[in-house]
Amino acid sequence: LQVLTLNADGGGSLVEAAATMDPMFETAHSAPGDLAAILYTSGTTGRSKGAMLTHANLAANALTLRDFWGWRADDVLLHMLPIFHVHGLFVASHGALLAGARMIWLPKLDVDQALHYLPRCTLMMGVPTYYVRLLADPRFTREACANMRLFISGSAPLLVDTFREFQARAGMTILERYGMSETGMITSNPWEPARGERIPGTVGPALPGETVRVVDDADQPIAVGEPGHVQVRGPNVFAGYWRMPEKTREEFTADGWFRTGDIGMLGGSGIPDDYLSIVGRSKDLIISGGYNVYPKEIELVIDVMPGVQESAVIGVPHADFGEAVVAVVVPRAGASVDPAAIQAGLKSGLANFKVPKKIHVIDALPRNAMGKVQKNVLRQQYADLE
Ligand code: MCA
Ligand code: AMP
Repeated sequence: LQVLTLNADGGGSLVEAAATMDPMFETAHSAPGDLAAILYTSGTTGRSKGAMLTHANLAANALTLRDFWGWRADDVLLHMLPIFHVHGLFVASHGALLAGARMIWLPKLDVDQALHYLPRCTLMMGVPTYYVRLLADPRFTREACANMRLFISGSAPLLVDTFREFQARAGMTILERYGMSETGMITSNPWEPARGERIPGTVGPALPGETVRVVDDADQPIAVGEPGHVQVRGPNVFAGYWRMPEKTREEFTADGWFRTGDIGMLGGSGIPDDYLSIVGRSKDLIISGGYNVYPKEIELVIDVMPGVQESAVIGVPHADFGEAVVAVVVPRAGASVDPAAIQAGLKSGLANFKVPKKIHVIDALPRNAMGKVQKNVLRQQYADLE
């Protein structure tokens, strides 16, 4: 009906329209099932999907997290996350708003600024890269976070090394949780010690009111300690993809469980049976510095570049971003391709974080007997970014 824009510099038609509006207005009432937001998330086919979140979805997750993480009116949140994702937009802000707490907003992660404001804060949320960067700065000490009560990490796997180094340096234990745009938060390590320990390498039990299961390819639950597909059910789960009924149907089981596309395991050696660990993904997805990159989207752009026969985009380990994007390109017979030109071409059309940090040119992609590209082979072969 109406499209208003908000730019990173604070301008845009939303701000212009707001300037002409009366500051007093009648509260607009909405029903729990009304649409509150459509969050666009990329997909394995390279085509974006709009996840429809209702007011009931947002409320359920926000109220659960307020209690589960013990939000208080005297909390001060250090907010440095982008607000075009669920993490910064809802998980961080809603907790503070519901508790009547304060927030200090920074335009982005800047370690100098973070260290400047930390002593005034009690709570911080970040993707693992935030913690890696804080730890890389010798000024990040116990004294710097003396006022803090909680550090939360999510959006990508937090390495056990980072978890332990943080404990040693800050004297505090990062709380890791797991979620998705389509569902908000799904599981969380406990905040209250009475509920259990925060265990590195796990994302904790399902949040109150939600159910998580791990299943085989036939959607049948499997034994504790075995990896399988993670599925979730609860009041937090979205209402479907905007104008994509078929895609929506595919992502739910017949009995209403949402397929996350993540591979997980409940329990394991020395781990309580209700704790989930994320051990992989069944979707072809790279998570770089907390941003999702679907290889297909980049492959589609590379494949139509001059001289290119085909390509495969993979994620490889990266010390700062967790995973980094790498492309492997096969030239057409008799043609030659220039990695720098491919990179420049991608830069002009894709968000910067999607542009491969490295491009390899090879004669043929490794394929299995079914003709499917063996990305695991490529990931091993090109693991080294140097
Ligand atoms: C920036 N670059 C990146 C990334 N960010 N490359 C790969 N991965 C990235 N994440 C590019 C820059 O464009 C630049 O390229 C070069 O890398 C170095 O940039 P740098 O200055 O280091 O980057 P930065 O501006 O400091 O950003 C890094 C960042 C940022 C702060 C970690 O990526 C970030 O804020 N990530 C958080 C994302 C997030 O909130 N995800 C939540 C979504 P060049 O040199 O070519 O210009 S997931 C979610 O919401 C679900 C519900 C959940 O579970 O939370
Ligand atoms: P998005 O689609 O941007 O909402 O990203 C959701 C995806 O991020 C999930 O499906 C997981 O693959 C990943 N994710 C979120 N939190 C974690 C975590 N703590 N550990 C591992 N992966 C995570």
